[in-house]
Amino acid sequence: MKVHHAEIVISAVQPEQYPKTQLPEIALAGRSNVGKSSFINTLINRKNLARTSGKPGKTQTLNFYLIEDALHFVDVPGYGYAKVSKTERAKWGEMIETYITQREQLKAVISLVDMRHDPSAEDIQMYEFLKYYNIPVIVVATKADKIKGNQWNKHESAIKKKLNFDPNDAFIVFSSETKEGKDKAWAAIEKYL
Ligand SMILES: Nc1nc2c(ncn2[C@@H]2O[C@H](COP(=O)(O)OP(=O)(O)OP(=O)(O)O)[C@@H](O)[C@H]2O)c(=O)[nH]1
Ligand SMILES: [Mg+2]
Repeated sequence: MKVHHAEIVISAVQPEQYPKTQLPEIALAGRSNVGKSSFINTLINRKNLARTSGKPGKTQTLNFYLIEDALHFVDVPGYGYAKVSKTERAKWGEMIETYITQREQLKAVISLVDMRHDPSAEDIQMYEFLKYYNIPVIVVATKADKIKGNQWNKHESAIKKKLNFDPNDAFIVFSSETKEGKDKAWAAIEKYL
């Protein structure tokens, strides 16, 4: 998709605040700092519409971005951030679960994992959760620029094995630094629009 227009429409914490449109929604899930906001920015050719920072745990709300009046990207707060209280974590879980299990407009979840490492227990849990609810998943392995190209296959296989990856899902090697995987990511997303 060639994106000319993108804007944030709402930062929501509860369903009453979700946009009242029937546009398809694609959500981004993954641990804090994995590159969710950077992924959105790369796909829409913007430097910093979705706020990124070196500081983990920055995104605390469901941030809905309207893209070309064609879809919403939903930037979901990252998990696995140690400095979050039990109460906050429970609130986070409830917010995500409500959105993912009840939102009809949600067409697919992009599950981001750091390509350099084996998926964390929470990455595995998120993938299993999505499979359980039959939500279409696109797995995106981020920060590919930090690994040598001849190591990509090895890392991809290790990640798939740990996730018990369903071969019917898309798996995309991605870098917001080099734009590797950008076209493949759009192609995978467009199947759900
Ligand atoms: N080298 C490299 N750095 C990346 C890539 N993607 C993200 N980063 C960096 O990783 C850090 C975190 O990126 P974000 O996009 O803010 O991560 P996030 O998943 O949105 O984090 P939270 O909002 O805290 O959940 C930033 O410093 C980014 O510049 C990538 O593909 N390659
Ligand atoms: Mg973010």
